[in-house]
Amino acid sequence: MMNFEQIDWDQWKPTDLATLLFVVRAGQVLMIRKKRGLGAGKINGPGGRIETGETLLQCALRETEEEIGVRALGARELGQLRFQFADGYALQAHVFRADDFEGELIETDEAIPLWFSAEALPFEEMWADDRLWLPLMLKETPFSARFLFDGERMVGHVFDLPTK
Ligand code: 6U4
Repeated sequence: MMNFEQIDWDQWKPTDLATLLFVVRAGQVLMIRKKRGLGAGKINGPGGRIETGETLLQCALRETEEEIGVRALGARELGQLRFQFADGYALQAHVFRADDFEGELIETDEAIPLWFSAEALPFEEMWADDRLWLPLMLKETPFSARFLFDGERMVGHVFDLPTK
């Protein structure tokens, strides 16, 4: 089993780029119960892997609309997460926060929309790393972090000074 110190982060290249988007409005956070894909069954922000030719922001907005039917407003990037998985897969996720949305929330084949109080997020049903950086996102503090996962188990992590 690989350990965190063995990862050559200078040479690290993600297999995929992905996004996560959280609408935070009146002390409530809009999240999803993910029905399929990586992290199926977990609660997370809407998001997914980037498609050819789109920017990270376009990806975050497209995934949000595909998964829960609404267009996020005021989205800006606040964090960067690098995930190395023990099986060799590597994912870089960019975290966006938005202030509002337009349209009607709907359940889709991919996700169920859910609101949570920012003070009572369901961390036990989320990826293990989320409790480490979601509080920063809620405080509007930029963050950058690296993680090693063995399947769904977080086996190491470090926070860096954000580059932007
Ligand atoms: P497909 O099935 O390829 O259409 P796609 O929506 O492109 O799915 P998805 O959702 O299966 O991608 O996987 C990427 C999503 O998983 C991104 O939104 C980030 C999220 N994700 C993966 N590991 C995570 C982790 N450790 N913590 C976290 N989100 C994670 O908060």
